[in-house]
Amino acid sequence: MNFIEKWFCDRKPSGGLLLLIDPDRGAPERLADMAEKGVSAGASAVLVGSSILLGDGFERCVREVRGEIDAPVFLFPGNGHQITLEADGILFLTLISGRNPRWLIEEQVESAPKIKAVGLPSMATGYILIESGKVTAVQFMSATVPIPRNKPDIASAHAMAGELLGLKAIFLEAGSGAENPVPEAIVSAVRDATDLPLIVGGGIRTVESAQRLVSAGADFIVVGTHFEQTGDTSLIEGISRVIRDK
Ligand code: 1GP
Repeated sequence: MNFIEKWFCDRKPSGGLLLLIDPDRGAPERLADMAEKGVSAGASAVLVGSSILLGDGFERCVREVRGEIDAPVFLFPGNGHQITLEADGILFLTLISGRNPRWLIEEQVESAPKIKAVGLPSMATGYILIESGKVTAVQFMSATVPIPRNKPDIASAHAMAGELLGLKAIFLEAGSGAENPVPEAIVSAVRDATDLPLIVGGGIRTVESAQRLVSAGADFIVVGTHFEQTGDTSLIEGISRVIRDK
């Protein structure tokens, strides 16, 4: 097991909050400061990435964040260009809910040689997009159809397929800034389907909604937009407490 696989495996029993930083949302120093506040408030690790990058601060953002916090920084890439050795590891995503070959295998084929060359620890992660109200950036950019919110059996079949294919984690995604988070029924169906580390994110703005997702079986909760927009450390503290007390 490499560093990132071991990190998620070791922390699965206790769970954790993952703070998502979008490199486009400010100067690297500001984002590093935000990451530091999030980690001080209880975040276990920081994810860096975005469905689309407009600026050129990606690598500097990863470096600054990593220099500022006492927790690992994992890449959560929106495409095969968001790769740097400045991170502690990478979620090597395959968008298994979609039927678009680009996000199932093409980006991976293009980025694998670089990941291997730089020796970045990588965790094969099944990325499952769930319908969340309005069209999200990830839905639009990936040109894939999310799994309907009222179809937990379809979500669980995808998670089972991911496990049988040898993936090491499942990420249930509503999309950044989603109107509604992933429904609990989908989280619990996927939890019943697999023992893989289960990461759930998108549209989580309250401690209560995170609490429901943790009770349904989420191991890791991802928070990005709300903390980025409000700087509200009480959200991070509250969710971290809920995870600790589960
Ligand atoms: C997006 O799941 C993450 O990939 C986080 O979503 O920005 O809505 O918190 P938010």
